[in-house]
Amino acid sequence: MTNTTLNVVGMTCGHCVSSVEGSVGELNGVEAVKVHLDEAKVDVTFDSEKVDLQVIKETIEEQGYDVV
Ligand code: 9UX
Repeated sequence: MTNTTLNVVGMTCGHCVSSVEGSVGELNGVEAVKVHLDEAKVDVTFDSEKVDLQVIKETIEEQGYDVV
């Protein structure tokens, strides 16, 4: 398992948390995802043989946020 923390701009309310955790969480290969609103960070634990980090980033961006 790989553990990564992404800096994500634009998440400001609880619905943002649900959007990001929900969309990333349903990707095959993602074991855990946790949004930290106050820090503008997203912790992701995933199997790099099943899902690319790039796909995780794109999924967050598809929800309307910027991964920086
Ligand atoms: Mo809340 Mo997040 O109204 O993009 S859903 S700010």
